[in-house]
Amino acid sequence: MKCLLLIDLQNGFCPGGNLGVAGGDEVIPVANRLMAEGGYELIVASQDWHPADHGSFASNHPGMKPFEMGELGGKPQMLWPDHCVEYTDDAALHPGLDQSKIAYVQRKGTNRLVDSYSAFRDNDRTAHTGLADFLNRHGVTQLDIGGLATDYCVQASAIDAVEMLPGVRVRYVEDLSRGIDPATIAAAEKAMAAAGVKTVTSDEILREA
Ligand code: VGL
Ligand code: ZN
Repeated sequence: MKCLLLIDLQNGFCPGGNLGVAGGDEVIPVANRLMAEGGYELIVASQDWHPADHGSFASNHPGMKPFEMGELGGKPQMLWPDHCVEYTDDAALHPGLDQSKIAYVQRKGTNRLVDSYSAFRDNDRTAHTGLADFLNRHGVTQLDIGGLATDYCVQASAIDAVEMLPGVRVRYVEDLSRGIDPATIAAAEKAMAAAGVKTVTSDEILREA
């Protein structure tokens, strides 16, 4: 059972968004092509979905600026510009994304007291979103993951998938992903590989389909 997980393909992470990633919008046609021709039996997506007073926003830490290291729940936390605030256009999935084949959208980051890069659980690993159970119930045996941003939510989701879905083959779709910073993108790709995540391109997936 082959499943595609699209991470945070939202306006907020595309150029013009509040946390725009360079080339973020370039992955939208790749996602559409994979959904149409990648041979997937199940397609799911995640959506970063924060309350306006979320603790990962620099604006909620007096004196701090975006992209500075702060603290949340007693742990180091990268402070972000306000982004993907619930019910705003910034949080909406990209309008060019074909949503007709997406069976389920997993929202995350809804608790102001903890950030949630992974689509599977909060960064403190306490609360689970329910996505792992959903994929298990559907009998997923192979999970391809890509989206925005490589160095945060894609990395965290891929590594959690390996840990939380034993026996499932997990792959990172390189050209379906864009990241925030070249140095952390390289580190993320290394960390995913070390965790047992294979790297694949959309062309390779289309050839197998
Ligand atoms: C993300 C930073 C903050 C992501 C979400 O989707 O990669 N990054 N919130
Ligand atoms: Zn976020």
